[in-house]
Amino acid sequence: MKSAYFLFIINLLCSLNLAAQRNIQTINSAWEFSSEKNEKTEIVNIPHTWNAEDAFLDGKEYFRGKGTYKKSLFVPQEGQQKRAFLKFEGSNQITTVYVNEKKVGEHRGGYTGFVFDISEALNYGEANQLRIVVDNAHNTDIPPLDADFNFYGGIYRDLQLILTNQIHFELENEATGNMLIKTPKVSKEKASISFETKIANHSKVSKNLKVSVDIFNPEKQKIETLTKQVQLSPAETKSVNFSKEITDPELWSPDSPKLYEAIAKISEENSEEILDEIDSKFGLRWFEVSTEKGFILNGKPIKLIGANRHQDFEDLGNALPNKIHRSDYKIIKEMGANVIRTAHYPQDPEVYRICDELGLLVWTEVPVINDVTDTDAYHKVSLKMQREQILQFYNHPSIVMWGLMNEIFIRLVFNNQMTEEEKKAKIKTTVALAEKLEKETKSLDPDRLSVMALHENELYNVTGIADIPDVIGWNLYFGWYSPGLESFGEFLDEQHKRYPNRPLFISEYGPGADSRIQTNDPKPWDYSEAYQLKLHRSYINQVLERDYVFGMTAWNFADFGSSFRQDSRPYINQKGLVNMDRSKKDIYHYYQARLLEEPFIYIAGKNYEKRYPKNENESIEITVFSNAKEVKLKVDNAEFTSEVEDGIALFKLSLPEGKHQLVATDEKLFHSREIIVKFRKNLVAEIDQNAILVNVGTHVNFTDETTGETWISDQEYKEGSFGYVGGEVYQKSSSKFQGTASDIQGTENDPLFQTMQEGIEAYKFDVEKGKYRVTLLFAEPEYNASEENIYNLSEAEKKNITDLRSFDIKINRKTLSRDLNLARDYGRLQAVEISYEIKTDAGIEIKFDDNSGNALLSGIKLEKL
Ligand code: GCB
Repeated sequence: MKSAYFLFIINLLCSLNLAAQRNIQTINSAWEFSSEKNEKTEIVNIPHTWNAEDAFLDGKEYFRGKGTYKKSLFVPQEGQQKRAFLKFEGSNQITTVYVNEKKVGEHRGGYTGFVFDISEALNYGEANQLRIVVDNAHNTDIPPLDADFNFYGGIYRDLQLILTNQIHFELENEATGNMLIKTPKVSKEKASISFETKIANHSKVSKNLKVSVDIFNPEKQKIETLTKQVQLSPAETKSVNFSKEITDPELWSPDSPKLYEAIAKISEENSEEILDEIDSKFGLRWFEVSTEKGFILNGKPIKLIGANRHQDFEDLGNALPNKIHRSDYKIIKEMGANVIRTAHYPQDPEVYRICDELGLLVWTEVPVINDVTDTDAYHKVSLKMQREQILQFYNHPSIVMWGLMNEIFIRLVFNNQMTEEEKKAKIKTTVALAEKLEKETKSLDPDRLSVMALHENELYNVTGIADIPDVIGWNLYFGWYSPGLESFGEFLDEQHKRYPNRPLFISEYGPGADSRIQTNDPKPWDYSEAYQLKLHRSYINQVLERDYVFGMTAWNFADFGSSFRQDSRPYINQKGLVNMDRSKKDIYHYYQARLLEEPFIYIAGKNYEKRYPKNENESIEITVFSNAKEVKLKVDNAEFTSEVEDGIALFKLSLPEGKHQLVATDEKLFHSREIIVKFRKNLVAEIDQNAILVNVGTHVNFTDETTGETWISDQEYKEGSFGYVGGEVYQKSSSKFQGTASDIQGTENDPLFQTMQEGIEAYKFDVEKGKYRVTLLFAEPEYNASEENIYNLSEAEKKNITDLRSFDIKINRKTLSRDLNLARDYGRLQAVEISYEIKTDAGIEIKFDDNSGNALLSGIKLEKL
């Protein structure tokens, strides 16, 4: 590798002249990358993951194994006077670094930072070979063991090279060089603060040093310099701590996120020359929580409402530029949120900085999820992760809760293979780990709350694990995984009655929602945006009615990658308030109406512009989100008024066919949208102008994002119109999803094929004489699944092809397909589309005659030729 392209020359010379300040630079660009899966070298930039694509591909598991990054690093002779460190902000999940083939360090865990001192392994005045091996293979000793998100492998956060003087603030510790700023006592009148630094001497001589901390107020004025004299022997590392009391502190809060700053410096006793310098922002606030008062911040009650956030993005996996981390949190703040849970792991350092700046309270947690391994090694890594998280992010005033675990008994509950003894052992090790995590958390930070998220199961109470942290978060999916929206409040009341002193938070809730799916008649598992609205509305109301619940975070801010998921968009968990590319679903705007204080108005239905009522008597529902008392809606030239309830003004209108201009106003703001009305009763008569497309076997409309076509919900045949004859809506027995939850191959329009009418006898259109194209859509939903899914999305069933259906298709009594066996002829779970050209004198009847099993149909399109 002689090419200068691959050679990174440390820009030491200029920094050497300055003898002093540390030099921090990213070394993100142009790494040679290869992996066990693909040995061919490619040039990549960090942040990088090798799973941005394969975690979303059909039919395969994404690659989990070793990837290797290489680069040459030229270090000038003068570099010998410096110390050199590599600082990783995060790399998933075992990272081993070699310099000139000498191993300089290994780090386990994919979500926290770490630093290696590479000084001793460098050769000066020549090129050095850096080789970094990252391994994201499943490892029973490293959390997370399994979870509902992708464990994208790679160096997916910034990598820095840091050069310091021989005397410097320590870097190679779990805090990665962070000076700890503690604010144990804050009130309106005063705040006591401590600053904890560690200094190291790598020189060969003893030094008399001066360590100082300059404190700046939020207006950036220096308010104090604290100084200490320290003697430091060669090879010695020493803690140097300071304390300070500030009167009339400028408090940090979501409404007023004021940040102080501290700059710590080292110099020789009688010299002005700075040997090293570090800085950190910090904030002054206090908080407490109780079941009577809820969450109190700076003496005032505040109901916490916000969302969870995963760290991936469309086409990027988890390798996000800081810009996207920032913009995500801005979008969250603009929603009116005041809290965020960084589920299920510590996120990029940029995330905590932006939460401090924007004023978002944070629950951050370690990825101890779903299951625990009963080994010392697993326990140790979990504890180390918690230590790293706390020490690295200690100074952020936004953080108020340290999370210990998420749904840690879910595997146990859904595992039918474990014996009672094994279950007991698992519970024992899990509770023991929770106790250790709690102890570690409190010993590092007694001033914040510890918290744990539970799934809806009594085991957390009976094992006592729920009594360990200060606060309990419930992940509750009533109206989705469990039935009944109202059961949510009942569950909470019961818990509160039994554990009256336990502060409760709703850490997760929400249904899957797909912007392509629209209906006015929402039902659980139909993936409609309307059901998402219905569930969130109900949950917000139920939480607001209960003072003992101090907050809630929706699941999830954005749709995120989860390779085993078979939702209506396969491999994506679709519970986001926004899509994976951050385009907004209606529900995002609903939160704005509920949470924002400034006036807000928005006509819902960005993806619901086409409406298909039966006739002029059937009303069209227009939903306007607003925080005003009353909203006016102008429809073309008529004006209507509606009161706002729970952030919603609902208008039921009867409108003629055609385009309509809607303008909603609260007198201060306006929002407009166009809708198109088309009566179903006229579709058959107007087939000359428009094709009829029906999403068979369901009550929802589906819009194809590529063609813009809307497949309307199905209807039973009535004379003079169109519709199905016979059969019933197909429902896979153990699936809650309407139709089948399986990924349908060969299409992006999965929902269109996932729902179907089974046992269908015929489909009829009462059209006039002419030539037509009839297109039928099918998918064989029965399959041999090998995997049981704890999220209840799919199920294993074994059926032979011969047991499956075969049918003939006759159009107007003429057999056009004989013995159509979808599984045999196309494969199971495969999108099948067959078009027939026909001529008729009057009417079209497509008959399905069963040879074996029951015929089914997923969609039908009729075009006049
Ligand atoms: C949960 C988990 C979360 C999942 C979510 C879901 O309770 O904590 O990781 O993604 O449910 O969507 O099922």
